[in-house]
Amino acid sequence: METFDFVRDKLREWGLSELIQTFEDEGIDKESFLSLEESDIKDVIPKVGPRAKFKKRLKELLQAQQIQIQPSCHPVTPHPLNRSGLKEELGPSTSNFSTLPVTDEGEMHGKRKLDYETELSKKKPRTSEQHCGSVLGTSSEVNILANMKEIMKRVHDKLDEQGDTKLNAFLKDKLNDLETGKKQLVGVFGKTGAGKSSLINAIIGKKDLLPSGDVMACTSVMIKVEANMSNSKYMAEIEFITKKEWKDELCSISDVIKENDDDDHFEKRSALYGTDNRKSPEELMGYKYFFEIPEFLKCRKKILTCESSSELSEKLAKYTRSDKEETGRQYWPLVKCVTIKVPNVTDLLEHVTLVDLPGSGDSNKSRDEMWKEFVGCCSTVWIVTDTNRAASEKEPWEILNNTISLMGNGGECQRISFICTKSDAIEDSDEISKDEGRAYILNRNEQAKKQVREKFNRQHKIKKHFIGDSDLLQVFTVSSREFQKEKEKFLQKDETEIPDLQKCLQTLNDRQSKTSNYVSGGYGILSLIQGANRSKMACHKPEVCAVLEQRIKDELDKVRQSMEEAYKVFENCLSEGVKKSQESCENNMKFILAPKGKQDRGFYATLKFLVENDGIQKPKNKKKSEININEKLTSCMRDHIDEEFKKTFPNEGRCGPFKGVINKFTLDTDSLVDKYKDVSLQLIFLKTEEEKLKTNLNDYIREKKKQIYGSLTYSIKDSMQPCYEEAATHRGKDTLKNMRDTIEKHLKGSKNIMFNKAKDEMLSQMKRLMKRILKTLEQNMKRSIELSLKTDDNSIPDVTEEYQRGKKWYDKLLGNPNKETPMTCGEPLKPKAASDFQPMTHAQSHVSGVTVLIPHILHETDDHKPSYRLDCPGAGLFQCASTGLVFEMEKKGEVLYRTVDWDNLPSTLTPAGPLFSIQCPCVRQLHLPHCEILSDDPDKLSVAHVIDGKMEEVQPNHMNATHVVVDVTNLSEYGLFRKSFSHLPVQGQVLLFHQKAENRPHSCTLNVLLLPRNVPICEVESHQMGCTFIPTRSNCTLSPRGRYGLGCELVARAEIQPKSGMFDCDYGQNYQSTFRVFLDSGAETVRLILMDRGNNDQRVWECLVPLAAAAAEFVKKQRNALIQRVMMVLPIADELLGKEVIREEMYTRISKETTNQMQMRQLLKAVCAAGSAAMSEFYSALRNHEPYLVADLAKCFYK
Ligand SMILES: Nc1nc2c(ncn2[C@@H]2O[C@H](COP(=O)(O)OP(=O)(O)OP(=O)(O)O)[C@@H](O)[C@H]2O)c(=O)[nH]1
Ligand SMILES: [Mg+2]
Repeated sequence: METFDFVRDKLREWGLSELIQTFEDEGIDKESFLSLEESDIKDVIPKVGPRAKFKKRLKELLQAQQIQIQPSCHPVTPHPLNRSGLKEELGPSTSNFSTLPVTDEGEMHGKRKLDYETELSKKKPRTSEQHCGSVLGTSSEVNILANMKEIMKRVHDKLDEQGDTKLNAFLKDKLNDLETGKKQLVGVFGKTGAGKSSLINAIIGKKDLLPSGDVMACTSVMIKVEANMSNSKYMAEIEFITKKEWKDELCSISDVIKENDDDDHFEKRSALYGTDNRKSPEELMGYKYFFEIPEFLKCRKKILTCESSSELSEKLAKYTRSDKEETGRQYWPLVKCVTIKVPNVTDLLEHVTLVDLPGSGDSNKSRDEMWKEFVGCCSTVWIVTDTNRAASEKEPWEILNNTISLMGNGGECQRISFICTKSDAIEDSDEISKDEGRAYILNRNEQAKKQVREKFNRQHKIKKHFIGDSDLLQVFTVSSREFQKEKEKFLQKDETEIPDLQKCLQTLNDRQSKTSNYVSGGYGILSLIQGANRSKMACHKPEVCAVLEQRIKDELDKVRQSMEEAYKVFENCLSEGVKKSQESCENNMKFILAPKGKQDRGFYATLKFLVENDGIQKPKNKKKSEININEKLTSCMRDHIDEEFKKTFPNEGRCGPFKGVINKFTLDTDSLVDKYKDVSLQLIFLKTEEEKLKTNLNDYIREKKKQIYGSLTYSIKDSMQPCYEEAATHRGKDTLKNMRDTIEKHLKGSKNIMFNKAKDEMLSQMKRLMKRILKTLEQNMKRSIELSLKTDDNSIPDVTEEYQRGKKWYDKLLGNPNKETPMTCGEPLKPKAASDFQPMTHAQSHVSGVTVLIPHILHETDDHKPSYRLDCPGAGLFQCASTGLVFEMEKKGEVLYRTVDWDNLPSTLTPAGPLFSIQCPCVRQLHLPHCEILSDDPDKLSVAHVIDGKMEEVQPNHMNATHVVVDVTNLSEYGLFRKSFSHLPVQGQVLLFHQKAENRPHSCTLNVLLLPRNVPICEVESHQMGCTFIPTRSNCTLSPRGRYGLGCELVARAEIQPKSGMFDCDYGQNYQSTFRVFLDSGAETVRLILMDRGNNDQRVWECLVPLAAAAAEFVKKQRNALIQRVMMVLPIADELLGKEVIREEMYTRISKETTNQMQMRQLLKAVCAAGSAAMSEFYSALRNHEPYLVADLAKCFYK
């Protein structure tokens, strides 16, 4: 009601009170008010005068709201749920969605935001700085999330008003927990000059952002790059080391410089102090050197905010780069880390952070710790190296081998990419032709890829950390330089492979799963509250609790058993490792204490440094590698456990820790929903809780396993510490010998204890983790059961409105937008014809002032393909609701069109949309729908104009996020094509068609088609004879020629053919099913999941698919026969009463009727009015009580 108040107020305010009644009658609430289309307005306000007045006012209102949503103008107010919610593991970062203004009409905001962005891009010339990444589907996800957040905030506020009961506090906790998940970290490693910074710049489309240089090491500090989610500025947060750390470093630099002239140290000091660099450390800590950076003195971060990337780069130079030949003071030696926030890169970096990691660790302790933390948190590692020497160069392989323990078993790396850079670099390139150059480069790229793969396969040390997934290694050969050139020299944009890397980032960015997690978690909580309010009288609660408690016990037993088995194997490996370490440690130590080829004189300083620094010497010179006595001593034990460790805690996420037993843990609440309808909402909550619990537990285990793995070195270091301290006391003559003796003696005396201690420590940590896992699963599930099924709390607020809105968003994102809420009987679920269904993709949002028209569709053509007729009432822009085509009309006119085969396209060109044959003399401009994700490159697509069988290429006028616009003078056939095949992902759609099985009403087939999003659904429908289109959330991103697999859940048996299918991105006219799902269980709803076979089976789309419609259709069509032939009316009515499908009064009314037929009429009237879910229940009761009748009727029905 509250939302109609808004409408009433507005109409009054605008002097249009006479319209209030009409608006109320038409059910126009706040949300629909703000999204009224031209045609709606015409319907509700037929009179021209008031209509013009209304339109003017509405336009002003919408414009005012657009201004509100400009990110930079909107102050960022932290959402109360975010305070304890989103945990950022790696430094501060803006919560991804918290800055979106959320109002009741959030969806409209998103829509207008896109309009606004399009407007902006129209006004400003596009520069290479812009990275236009708006994806329609994604943007609607952002809106759904924003709406869900707003709903959850309201719920939180309502709970706040209710006082603190146990259930209330529990619910608030759950709300606060909704926003979890950390960013994915991509570590960019490589030797200096390999092209890391240039690569990052190219990928995010900001040419000058990170420093790049020719002569010497250029980037000197760790730089994180992430999306600026709060405004459109370029920002940098500079984090400094502490004053004490700098002073210590100055002292150590003085000592080293005294002993040997170290270039690195000299460079650091002169960067900051210029010619003063020989002063004492105390003098060098004077204020005068730091007055420009008071933040360093106050231990705060320095924040830089700029309008452009080049301005930021310029300001950042003195904090990041060591190659600048400038006279001013340089501060890079003081910097610990820089975080750069870039606007307009949400499609790549909203949930991903790129880290440019120069060198391999750092001599400064705190920088080194941070470096290690970054390495340990990278889920993807990019090793950057020169294409020319990709496999032969030592450094990249050394980096990989030296860091593998940190990123493999000791970290969370799931993917390693070798990125061979500078693929364009050819000697004497000016002397060869473009074609020769291109051929040379492509051939060298192939060779480089092959060699890298072969060499990688020989890296046994690396393989010990990964379970051998074929997707672990990817090799790219890129040219950042050619990608950024206006005009290609040798390579086309796709051949620079930068777009492929962008695609990888987009996949990692995976906004959808973050949104899904939040939305399904939120829906779970809403279900719980709604369920708690509705089912105080539910009689099945104790029974359900008993079933669930037994299931917890059984499931925990499985988890315990599997973990104990893993523990035992592990214990054996460790024992073996201890034995071998004891045998070999003294020998190994000899190599450390007296390395081959080192003179005693030279080694003295090294050993001295080692014993004074806990056995570790970090390289001051980036070219040398670290010496670490503790690591060396641990390595033998590690070698023995690596294989088992990676199997127990695989980084690759497919099966999860402990051989997948935690992922398999389930109370299977789905199986109880049908039987215990009175607590179905609580069961939905428990399911979402279970999912969330497992996700959190897996995150927790991942962190813990890193500690467990690292515990070996810590334990050994601990055992060695006394001897380092003792060795460090030696002075004078024979110091080197005495240091060596001390260490050797200590090792001899303690080796029998030391390695066993390390083993025990590791095992006890593992035991603790196992206990914690069992306790967490048990306690959390029990607590959720107790609070959802055993607690009656009268102070729970009414959230009916929020529940219904939340459910709408949940269904829109993850399920079926038309499915009614359980426990209520809403509108019947009408199986929509495809032609009724408006494709979301080409909604009118991107073209302002467009009127959407429903076409007349004629099917009476020879080839059964539809023809479309649009009656455009005057001049202006008109969009066909079925195909997404937009026509700019010069005057009133009738547009007739249809799709035709792409017969005349040369084989070297690829269609990028259907070919439309159009007749109408009044069309001036045509907007052809495309399915590109990044529409920032107008050269990507070309327009074909076919006249009399001959094709000519027409230059498009412009391209926006949804359409390619072309001026037309002579209408005949128009379509989009591209000049070369592209593997880049496109906006795709997953279309579902339901096909009944012969003679078996409870069996069916789902035809699943993967298509580009600009294929009109009704074109496909005409090829799916005898099938019913199932409207679902169909949008997803698909890669042409990519392989995909389909999964089906929530049903006992489903056969899917084939196991994997290709998305061929075809515009041929026979749209074939990519997959067929055969169902034979009478399931009402199934969940379909589309997985990217080429990317670890990552889920790219999932959806709840309602099948109840089939049963409903049967009931409706067989109504007369049922009235005449059903004998068991009352037993069926009894069952429906028990399931709360019909109420007591209805049951009494039915039973009072005197004949079977009259009873059946009443019963059918009730269930049909209650909607498809009720009809489906009726159908299943009918099957139970009249199986032969159902079989007989089915024969006629499915004939
Ligand atoms: N020909 C060619 N040169 C490139 C390409 N990418 C980078 N370079 C050049 O290689 C040099 C080093 O590039 P950077 O991006 O600074 O390398 P880096 O790995 O960040 O180096 P550090 O910051 O020192 O670690 C620069 O002169 C770049 O212009 C490329 O794709 N093609
Ligand atoms: Mg660099």
